[in-house]
Amino acid sequence: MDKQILRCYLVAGTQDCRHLPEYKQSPQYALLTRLEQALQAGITCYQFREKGAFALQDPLKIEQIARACQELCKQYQVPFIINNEVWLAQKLRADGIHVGQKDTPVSLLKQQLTQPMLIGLSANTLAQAQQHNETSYVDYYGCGPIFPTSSKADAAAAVGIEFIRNLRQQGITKPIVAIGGIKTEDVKPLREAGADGVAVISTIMQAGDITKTIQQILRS
Ligand code: TZP
Repeated sequence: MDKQILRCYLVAGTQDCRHLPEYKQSPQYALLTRLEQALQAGITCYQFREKGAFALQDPLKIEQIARACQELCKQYQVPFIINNEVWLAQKLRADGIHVGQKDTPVSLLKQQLTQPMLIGLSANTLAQAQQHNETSYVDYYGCGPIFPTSSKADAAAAVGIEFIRNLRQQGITKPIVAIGGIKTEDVKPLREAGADGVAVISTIMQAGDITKTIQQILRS
């Protein structure tokens, strides 16, 4: 895979838009508005993650908003990745799927997929990253949470920037995107530690100046 797509990776669903004025009109409208601003500003990848207590629950509504997000990403030629929902990723022919350690095992996932797709796997320990360093089941690792985060209810304990450095020192060669509580000033040290990019929810979704924030991430 082209690891440049990990440089500025936005993760978001309607649950991450509750603070936006557009949310009053509809959660879907708020997400689409914010996603388009982020695409215009130059995000390099987008993961559709509709999850948690405030997420949409109706599968039809989820499919509709996912399709609309995918259309926007296509216009900007930005890869569209779906979190966890294998059925949705297959149905929409997404560019990729991202799974956690407790989701469908990646070896099974690879067999289930009827079309080629990027596979991202969350890794929170060295052992988890080592497990697929040599296999073709994983295209990139999402490593974290680097810092404490309020965007994920069941987040594991923060691992810190040193975790990324350690993964590289221990021979992990797959592309790595760092995630969890990352602010613009953390991007440079994370890249220096060996991350290919950063994945963020709040720093972009809650940015006062979204264009400036994304440019800062891209320049770091
Ligand atoms: N996985 C690990 S931390 C996290 C996910 C989805 C949430 C990241 O959100 P934020 O707001 O950038 O901390």
